[in-house]
Amino acid sequence: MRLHGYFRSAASWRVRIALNLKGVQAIHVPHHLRRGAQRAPEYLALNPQGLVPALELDDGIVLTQSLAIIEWLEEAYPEPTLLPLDVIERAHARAFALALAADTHPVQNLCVLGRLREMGRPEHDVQAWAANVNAAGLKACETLIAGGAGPFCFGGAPTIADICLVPQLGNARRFGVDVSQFPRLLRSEGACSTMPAFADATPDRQPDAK
Ligand SMILES: N[C@@H](CCC(=O)N[C@@H](CS)C(=O)NCC(=O)O)C(=O)O
Repeated sequence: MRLHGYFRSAASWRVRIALNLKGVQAIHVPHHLRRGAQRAPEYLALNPQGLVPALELDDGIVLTQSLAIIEWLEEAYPEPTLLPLDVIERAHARAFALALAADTHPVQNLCVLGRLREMGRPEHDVQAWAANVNAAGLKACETLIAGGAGPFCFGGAPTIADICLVPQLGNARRFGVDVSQFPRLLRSEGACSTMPAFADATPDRQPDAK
């Protein structure tokens, strides 16, 4: 199995965490996004969207979209589960994950920020855009889990919600958001950081970070 990704990519980071939690080994194949490697014809043959990650299975099948890959992992390798056991909690965990992966991350993605620059927006505006998008998404997520017992987003074990949260907090910090305004999210992140599956997936620990 080969995971096509990039060390700093939040979507690749999600899949790295999920693979680690499931104990599934993958060869990591980096694609340098800032040099445009995601638009090379060989990569577009794997993922016509020109986005990482893509998971290439041993039989040549290629899976794209981080949440689809994580749901596939959940079905192919059921233990340990990445979803709460209760059906309502499962819906809530998926909603939390989508609030970040579908409604926050795409609006601050490299290609979106690049388009703002092409349209002549000054760098200060571009950075402010990305910071505001991150802060708004995380603020909603803070409220979504405010009443939960924790320490993870949905109880005593990490789920798809934590898998999306940790990389998004990383992005928020990169864009200068003061994340201390999200104490409940930081509690979940703290619980995750004690687990090797999360610690080994951080961007600074990836070979292409060098
Ligand atoms: N919804 C996709 C998002 C993938 C995505 O946006 N990947 C980013 C890196 S985090 C990317 O490849 N960006 C390249 C670009 O914007 O040109 C997923 O969850 O897999």
